Amino acid sequence: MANQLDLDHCFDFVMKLTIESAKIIRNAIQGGKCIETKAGEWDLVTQYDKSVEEILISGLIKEFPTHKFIGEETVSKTNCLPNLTDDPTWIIDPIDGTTNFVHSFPHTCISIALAVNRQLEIGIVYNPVIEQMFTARRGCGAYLNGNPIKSSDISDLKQSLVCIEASYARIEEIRDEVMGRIEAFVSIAHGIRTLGSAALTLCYIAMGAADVYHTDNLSPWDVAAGTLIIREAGGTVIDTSGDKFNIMNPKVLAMGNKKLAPELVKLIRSADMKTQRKRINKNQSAIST
Ligand code: 2AM
Ligand code: CA
Ligand code: CA
Ligand code: CA
Repeated sequence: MANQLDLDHCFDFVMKLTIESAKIIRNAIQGGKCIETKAGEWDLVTQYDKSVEEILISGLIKEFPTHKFIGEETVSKTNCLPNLTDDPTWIIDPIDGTTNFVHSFPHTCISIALAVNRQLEIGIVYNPVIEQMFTARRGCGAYLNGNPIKSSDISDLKQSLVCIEASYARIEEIRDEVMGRIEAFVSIAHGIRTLGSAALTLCYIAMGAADVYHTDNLSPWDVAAGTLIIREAGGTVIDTSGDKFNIMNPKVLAMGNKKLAPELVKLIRSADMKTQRKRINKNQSAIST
């Protein structure tokens, strides 16, 4: 299928469509927004998330009527995540970093990937507020505003800058694990950052501005484009368990240099074990009092 598909045309077309659609984000970021919640009070959506997705999908359908789509707001509406098939499939996050967008924090983007035969072929992440356009084509490298980017070669966690989505500690069921992992990174790395856009954070790993990104509980549209961009920049994305990464059930451990992988997997495993031990001790002392 990839051979018959004109990927050059797909890339040029989606770039233009992304730049055009992103004007909505740039024009709206400073103003008032109509805000609704989805899974919880922290899970925000605005009219702009919906309208940007509609514009992107309708533009792509017109040009590529046989292609499939997996878009965050469409999936939220139908409550049904489609399977990824061999068909050309556009994986779309119309606004990644909605909370940043709501607060006019200029770290927000459109993220679009094209998968063909379940393989990522195109990745585009565009922050229109500060005009950062990250792009990748499989086998052709990764670029920021047309200039090649390369991930960091740091192979020692002690010298690394680590990004992690701390906001997930809001979810009670996973709070202890998230806090335990943050504590583990804080005590080793040079520093911790929590940026609020998975797609852009993956791109920051790709450009060598940070060394590690870790977050479970993400969705395909958060990570599809950024994953290709990191790989094309020389970095690695694996599952948090150390297994092969699954784009449809992403538990993200991304790094600029794959030499970091064993140490990262071990660190997360031992942080989780510590959290479990604390939980068992707490339960036992609750029973005995
Ligand atoms: P979003 O802005 O498109 O929702 C930090 O919040 C990162 O986690 C963002 O990339 C955000 O994507 C993603 N994320 C995924 N699921 C989320 C949720 N339920 N609530 C908030 N952020 C979520
Ligand atoms: Ca969202
Ligand atoms: Ca997202
Ligand atoms: Ca989104």
